[in-house]
Amino acid sequence: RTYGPASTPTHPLATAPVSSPAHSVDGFVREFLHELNTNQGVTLSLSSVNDQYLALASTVKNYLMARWLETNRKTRDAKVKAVGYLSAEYLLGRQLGNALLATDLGEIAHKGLELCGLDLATLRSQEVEPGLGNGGLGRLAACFIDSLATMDVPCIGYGIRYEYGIFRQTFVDGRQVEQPDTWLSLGSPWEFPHPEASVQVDFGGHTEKYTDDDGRERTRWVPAWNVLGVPYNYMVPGYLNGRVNTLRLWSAQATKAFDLGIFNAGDYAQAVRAQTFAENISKVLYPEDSTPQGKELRLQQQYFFVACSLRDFINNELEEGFDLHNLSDRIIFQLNDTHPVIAVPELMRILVDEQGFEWDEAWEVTKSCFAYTCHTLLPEALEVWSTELLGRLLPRHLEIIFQINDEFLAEVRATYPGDEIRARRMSMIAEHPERGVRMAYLATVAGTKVNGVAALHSQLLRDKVLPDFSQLWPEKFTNVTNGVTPRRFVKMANPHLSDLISDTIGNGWVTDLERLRELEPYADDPEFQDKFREIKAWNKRRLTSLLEARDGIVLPDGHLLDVMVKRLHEYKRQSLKLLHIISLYEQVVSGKIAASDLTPRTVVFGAKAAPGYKMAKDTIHLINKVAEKVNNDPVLEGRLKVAFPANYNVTLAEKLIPAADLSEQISLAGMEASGTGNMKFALNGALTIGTDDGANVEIRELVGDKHFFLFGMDEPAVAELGAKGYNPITYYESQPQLRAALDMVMNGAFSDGDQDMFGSVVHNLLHQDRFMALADFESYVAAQAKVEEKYADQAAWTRSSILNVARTGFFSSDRSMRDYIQRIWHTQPMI
Ligand code: F58
Repeated sequence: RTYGPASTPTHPLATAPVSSPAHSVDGFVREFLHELNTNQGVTLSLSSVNDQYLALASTVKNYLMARWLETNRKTRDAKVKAVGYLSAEYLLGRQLGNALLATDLGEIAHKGLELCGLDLATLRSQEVEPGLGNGGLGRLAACFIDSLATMDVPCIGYGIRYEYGIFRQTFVDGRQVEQPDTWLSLGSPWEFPHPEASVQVDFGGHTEKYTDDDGRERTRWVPAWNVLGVPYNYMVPGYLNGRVNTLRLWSAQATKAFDLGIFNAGDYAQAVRAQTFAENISKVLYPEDSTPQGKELRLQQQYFFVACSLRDFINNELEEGFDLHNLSDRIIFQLNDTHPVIAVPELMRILVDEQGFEWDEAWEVTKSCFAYTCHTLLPEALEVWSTELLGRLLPRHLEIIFQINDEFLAEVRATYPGDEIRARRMSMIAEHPERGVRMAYLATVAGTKVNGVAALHSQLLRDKVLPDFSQLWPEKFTNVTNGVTPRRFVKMANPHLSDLISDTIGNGWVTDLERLRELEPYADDPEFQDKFREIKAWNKRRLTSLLEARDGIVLPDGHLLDVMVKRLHEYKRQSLKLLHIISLYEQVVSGKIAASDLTPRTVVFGAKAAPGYKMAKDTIHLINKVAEKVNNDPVLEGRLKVAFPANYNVTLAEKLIPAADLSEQISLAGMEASGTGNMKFALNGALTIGTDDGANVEIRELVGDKHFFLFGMDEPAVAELGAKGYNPITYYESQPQLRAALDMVMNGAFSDGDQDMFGSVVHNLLHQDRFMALADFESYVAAQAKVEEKYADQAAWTRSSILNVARTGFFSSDRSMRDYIQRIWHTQPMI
């Protein structure tokens, strides 16, 4: 690859640093109109809203450009160690608002556009968010790269440019129907394709032994087919600090070699099909939650992006003359769950087969270049790739994995002589139900560090998921509690609260979130409380207008806003929340209580179900049917409403979370690795009703028992009940309120008398209930009564709400990044 001019440039501008447009309304308008004319090819008077949005995006990009180029130059020159974040998912959310914030252009853009007769908010709502992730794991990656840029830490994020992100959810007769997410269809102003920097990725074929010129026995991989990875770069701007890191997402294309043979054979149609076959690799994000499917295409995606990323990084290193023996001085690859773990044998293959390293030498380098984050505790969520598939798709990698495993097991046997059962337990190769590679074990063996994502989760990871490994290498295991970016989820999402905070304690909190502590003295201040409440009310009005326009949902005034937003999964227990709603309704219908006894409450759900997850989809159907009934029954006198806007995503979260009073974090203890929505709610002043699970534990410790509604069994109690034998029907039999609620569903109250429609949901709860919703029902209802009691005392509620904001600064992803740097990466910020 050659870069730069063919001869020395002589024009002074050619060597001058790149300049930014003037940071003023005039400068902005000039740039905007220029983009509209030259990029979109239209005049203002004939421009569509989409033209205007695209021109606006280009304008803001132009302000970031000089910083991006300068960041790249600085980082290259400083020759520092960088973070390579390897993640199959980035749930970025809309880019424009964040870019305006990072450049401090919000006000200028607003005024400038107004002078052009345009409205910034309208243009912002034109943006389709890149939904290149499923949920928490993908959103976490997006928060982390934001924090690293803001903290001036060199980082390159690597991932996949899915042509279709997470599906768009619609409801038809209350049932989820998935639509393709065509996020690229109206243009993609935030990406920079670099086809000239494409890399080739091989698949299939076989391996063969040969003797090299030095007489060494070597192996080579003779692949059967290949595709091209085309990099698309995205800017990752730091907040007001001049740094712009890079996110590099790979798109799959057919190589020429791929279809040349077929063209020559004269089968044009087949050649075109071959092209489609290659491009399928980055076509669509797998919409799974928690249970990976062992799909061939998924493994292709994983290897595809990892091979592109390693090739990209290593080519750069070689071009710059670095010695790959010292690779760990230059990079630490963070494995975001097991999805990128195939990078481990890939690096071994590059070093041994391509670079001529001895095996041991290569293993030393490889072991120091990776660290692994686990995001789950569900056993079925741990990826196992069948050796049959791996051998077919990546034969050389399978051989390498076998050799890594052999050497690892030799170490185990040397440490525990005679303990063959342990060696078998720890093998990376599972024998049942089919022969497969346990990717989490491979990651654990190869990683310098292994971390869980909240204190409880890291403990359970050590004790329950990887106990043999934590016994063998206790120092390898660590915790880094997750965090969220305060830029997007407070400053951008809650502008009035942000202003109130900044007016009260200055604006340092945006990059130093622990400073929110300085708000504590104001928790009792009636004037501050009034302002705080007024802001919550404003956020509710903003949500109301959005939902009305977006979904035709009308939210009543003055209700407690009770919000449960997250993927639909049995372990998260949306059904428990639903049973609470049904129970309140049932008590009014049956005359046990008067409607006027209810605290006026609106429950908002947001949840996508994996398209193949029947129980989750049935639960969505039931929620919608309950909503229909409850919202239209005059007996409730409007005191209980259920809203379920479709297609919950980052954009909706930014409006919903700031409006919430109550945050539902009600997973069965020991099941939610961390949760990050819980942090966003607390930082925006919602109180949590939650179990002792994931990061809830740390939230409660920080905000204090009085400002958190704890309920349910803790993890040891769950384990004990499980061991004893859990029988949900006993709870149904002994708790009249629970029984009445379940009976109501069974009797067809939400299905026009049809007693079968929700039979499977009820049957599952009564006879299986793997996540023990019935066992926690009573305690949940009692905690909800405490919520109502507190809400009745608005001063007390507001005080708790302010204290939640003041005491949860710990959950900034900046702090998470500091922890990763100190405990895992040992990299330095640039300043
Ligand atoms: C989530 N995992 C955890 N997985 O469930 C959540 O507790 C945690 O806060 C978050 O990670 C961040 O650490 C998660 O989102 C996925 O979405 C996978 C996608 C690929 C298939 C398997 C699930």
